[in-house]
Amino acid sequence: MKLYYAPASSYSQRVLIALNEKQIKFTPIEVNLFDIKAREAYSQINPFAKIPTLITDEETVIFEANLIIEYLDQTFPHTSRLIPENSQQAIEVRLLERIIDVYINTGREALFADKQRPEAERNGKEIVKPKRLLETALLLLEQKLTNRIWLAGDEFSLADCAAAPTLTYLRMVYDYTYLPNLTNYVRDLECRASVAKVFTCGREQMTQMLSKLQYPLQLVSAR
Ligand SMILES: N[C@@H](CCC(=O)N[C@@H](CS)C(=O)NCC(=O)O)C(=O)O
Repeated sequence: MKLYYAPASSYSQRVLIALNEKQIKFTPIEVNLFDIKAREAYSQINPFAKIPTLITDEETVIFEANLIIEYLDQTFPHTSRLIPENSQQAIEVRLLERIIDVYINTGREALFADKQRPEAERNGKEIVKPKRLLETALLLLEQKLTNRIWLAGDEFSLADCAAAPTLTYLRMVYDYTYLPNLTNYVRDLECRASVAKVFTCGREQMTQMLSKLQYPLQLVSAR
């Protein structure tokens, strides 16, 4: 099995966390999408030129981080499950992942873009709606985490694989320490071995990328 990825890419990190959780062996292939030739070659594998992409031992090409994790869950059923077998619990996991992707990640991207505008042009109408949706989503997670260790309950799941990079990168542009359950949860996430390993590998590339921005940003530690 081959995984095309980049160490700092949040969607790649979702899959890498899942692979670590499941302790599945794979061949990592790092892709530099900033290199035009490498990007062109990679678009022969994934026409959208987005990472990650998994190529299975049967040469099936799978892209979309969630689908790759779903494939891993189905193909390696004796490893720790990331999508529960129980259909109601599975819906909860998928719902949480959607909330993270659609509202938190989109809000994060909007705030990130805002931070790259000259100061006088920031906080305009472009970010009103995405910020409101982001805050609604964060509050929902805060409530869910009242009685839960991980996002969907006692078991680490696909939702946590999605939450880890998204909420960690979110801290660069949005301070959510006013939400204590969420703050503690992210601290626990970052201490989990599968997550810590992935973040350690991605830190250097992310730090370099952030330093090259017109308005540089910094990774903020949860600890
Ligand atoms: N929906 C895709 C999103 C993948 C994605 O956006 N990956 C980013 C890196 S985190 C990417 O490849 N960006 C390069 C680009 O958009 O040109 C998934 O779930 O895998």
